[in-house]
Amino acid sequence: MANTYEGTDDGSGLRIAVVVARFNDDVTSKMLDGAKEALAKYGVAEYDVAWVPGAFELPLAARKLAETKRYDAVVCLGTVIRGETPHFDFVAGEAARGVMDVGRDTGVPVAFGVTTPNDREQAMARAGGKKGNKGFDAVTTAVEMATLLRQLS
Ligand code: INI
Repeated sequence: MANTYEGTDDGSGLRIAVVVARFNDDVTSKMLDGAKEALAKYGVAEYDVAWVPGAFELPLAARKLAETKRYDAVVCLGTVIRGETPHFDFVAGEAARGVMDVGRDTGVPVAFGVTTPNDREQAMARAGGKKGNKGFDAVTTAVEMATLLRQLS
């Protein structure tokens, strides 16, 4: 017989850490607002927030938090605006790779809530504007993955 496993949106009993980049904090603070909205919606009562300087620093803080084993998931939030940084590919690329490595190495799901817009307008559109809120979406992913992994283990 085949089993089917699927995560849920029931965040009650989950502990989640949110790491947020201060760079472009006019944008990332709105992503954090979206993340908090989602945490409340899914019933996640226990969460902590850690600020880091920029998206490049997200993986290291995420790893530290994941290794404590206090959290069922870690959410990383940041925005790297293409037109504003000549080293866009390094910052965005290393953030993505680093976040993936943390999840794989620790077994704790780490959601990648980092936007890579072309300009500030696109960034705002994804931080509670016309294109939704990627902070909210990242928490949705974290809750689904955490509840899925509970079933799988
Ligand atoms: N960090 C970001 O989060 N977004 C950016 O757009 C950005 N730009 O434009 O450079 C950025 N740079 C800082 C980087 O994340 C590190 O904090 C810095 O390189 C020190 O390690």
